Amino acid sequence: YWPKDNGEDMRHLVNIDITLKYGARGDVRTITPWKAPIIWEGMFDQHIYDQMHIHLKSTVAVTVFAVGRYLDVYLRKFLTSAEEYFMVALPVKYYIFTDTPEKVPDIELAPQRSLKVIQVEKHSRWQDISMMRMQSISEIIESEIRHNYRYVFCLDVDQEFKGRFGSEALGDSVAMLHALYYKRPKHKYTYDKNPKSRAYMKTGDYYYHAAVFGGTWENVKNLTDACFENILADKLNNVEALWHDESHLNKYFYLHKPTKLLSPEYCWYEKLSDKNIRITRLVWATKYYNSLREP
Ligand code: 2GW
Ligand code: MN
Repeated sequence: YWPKDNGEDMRHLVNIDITLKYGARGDVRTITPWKAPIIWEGMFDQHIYDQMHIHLKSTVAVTVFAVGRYLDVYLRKFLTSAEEYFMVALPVKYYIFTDTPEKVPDIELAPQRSLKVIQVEKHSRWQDISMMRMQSISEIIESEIRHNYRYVFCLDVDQEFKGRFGSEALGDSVAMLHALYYKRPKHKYTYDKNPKSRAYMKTGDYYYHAAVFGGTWENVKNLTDACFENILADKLNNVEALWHDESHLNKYFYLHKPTKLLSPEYCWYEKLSDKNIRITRLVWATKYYNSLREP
């Protein structure tokens, strides 16, 4: 497939996504107003992407939090399904953040794939469990990921892989279109509407889902630093953004446009039926808000 280019030229190919067929889908938008691709089934040749990233020796770190009962309920399925479908062609390291390291299931990983457990405290408010992820992710990028992995994906644990989630999803700065909002008009997006919050925004481009975001380690570091700083500033002002870290993420991606968007195939809610969704790659697991959100 590839000429004998040096790594730099190949890297250039990755950035311009020369392998995408934007016209392959007439039924959905495949490009943003700032010309970032929106990745849909049918637009790409998975073999070209895999070959390109194998050639480039691309590596991927995944951060996932499994604190309290979320570990028992969701982590095993998340990991076993990721082994089956997530970046199968590439070296992957899972960084599992938990308050109970001894309970992390012992799962057999494929070659070139590894797992590291990091102990974190269990914040008493679930909003803090979710928001403080930004700080932990930033710290692990600084101390470890930056030395060994080019890309980082940050994922919610309450989900299951059901189809290929592959190297086509890698990019400099990657955001996820929220399944519940991508067809709604902008005025229905649930951005933070309180001018006292740093997450406040009047309008935006899309409504992004915080369950999936990623990019190069440099970009994810900048993103998590900015979100965490804004979360702390809000705490000092006694305000909390409407959807916590997700509100701050949306503000960040409005100010710093992502270079690639993932279609809702990459984080789908199976209770919806939608003719534009031809494949589901990652799906929401069942929510047990009543039992899991109680102390
Ligand atoms: C979260 C809410 C209520 C009770 C418990 C937890 C909880 C979350 C927990 O006890 N342990 C834990 O490890 N978490 C982690 O935080 C876990 O990785 C989980 O996937 C993530 C976000 O919480 P989750 O998945 O319950 O929130 P969602 O699916 O309603 O998420 C969206 O909104 C959140 C902010 O409210 C986040 O932005 C999240 O990224 C979004 O997908
Ligand atoms: Mn979730």
